[in-house]
Amino acid sequence: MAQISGFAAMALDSLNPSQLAFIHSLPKAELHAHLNGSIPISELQQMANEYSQTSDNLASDLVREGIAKLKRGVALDEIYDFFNLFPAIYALTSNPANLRRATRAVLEQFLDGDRPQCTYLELRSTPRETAEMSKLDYVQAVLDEVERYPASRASLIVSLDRRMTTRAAQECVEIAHQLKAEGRRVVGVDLCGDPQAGDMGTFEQQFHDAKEAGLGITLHIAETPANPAEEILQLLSYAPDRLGHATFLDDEGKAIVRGNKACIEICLSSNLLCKTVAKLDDHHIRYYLQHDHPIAICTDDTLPFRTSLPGEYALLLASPPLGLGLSEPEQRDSEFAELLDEGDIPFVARLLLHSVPIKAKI
Ligand code: 6MZ
Repeated sequence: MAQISGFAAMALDSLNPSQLAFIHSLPKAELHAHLNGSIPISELQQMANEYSQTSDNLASDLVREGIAKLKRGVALDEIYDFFNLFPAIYALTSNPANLRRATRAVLEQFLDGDRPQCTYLELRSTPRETAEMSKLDYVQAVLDEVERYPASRASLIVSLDRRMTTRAAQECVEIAHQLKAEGRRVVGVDLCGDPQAGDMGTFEQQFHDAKEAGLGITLHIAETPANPAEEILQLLSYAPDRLGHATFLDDEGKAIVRGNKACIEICLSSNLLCKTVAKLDDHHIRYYLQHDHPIAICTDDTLPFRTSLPGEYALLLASPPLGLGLSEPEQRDSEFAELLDEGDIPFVARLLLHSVPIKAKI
């Protein structure tokens, strides 16, 4: 199936050959990619075809609807629509064989080929208990695939879903801890899921335990304008190493983040398609660039957001209004002037200077 075009594909199309070569030559690190949001459509379609032969009609209708939606390019009216995609995908990856297959396809998509999308991938996924797997089985299956690559190329972050009970979250942290202690390649714990669900005060112990166990912490935070300031401060008190999105941090939140230099995982296409950012020019990346704050450029979910890591970098380089125009000297905004003091190092490479130490940190 042809690649469904999105903002990132348009940005890539707009670049000249030397800009494209530059992007591909950069040693990119993908630090924010959700497994079940990054499965190539061809793999999902194959699994959907096999699934409908063996499952009941109601379930396969649900899957067919979901897959049909994905194939159409997903009319995402807002962030809430996006979360409705996952039941269909989850139906397909709820047995160990398909989970491994999906994981392998995601890893190949990012890491294989003559021009891999990135040099290093920190994949994240939420442990799920299904009729055929325990949460531990789930994480082990994903890790088996991740560990087919050297440690310098791939590792795993265990996600906690905001809708989880405290007990389920505890179980996930224990699994992450146990596997890390066994030498498996779990490097951190994430908090994700419906940005308005759950009470984040209930996870305090879990993040404390994760830190104690030497696991890195990354939290989806302030993803929507409705996330209350108290919740944001509470999450920041868990001392995260990195933050996902951080779109709606208020001044107090920003001051804390700038003080502790928590790296912001920036997902441009995701924010535009979920409509949490109206246009690229308004994106909070500008604020963090101005303040020379560590950021990492990431895809979030390549399938619904129709993107790739080179595509996200293309959005940095492409001329406005499609992109931020960061590499075009004549279009450099005066607000970036303070960032120009490192001689010939292009802006995008500066972003990498930030993301590499962060990779080591988590
Ligand atoms: C918050 C997100 C997300 O974990 O099953 N997820 N959570 N914000 C986002 N950005 C818009 N994108 C994905 O991958 C799918 C799960 O990741 C979370 C959601 O909980 C989704 O169910 P895994 O591999």
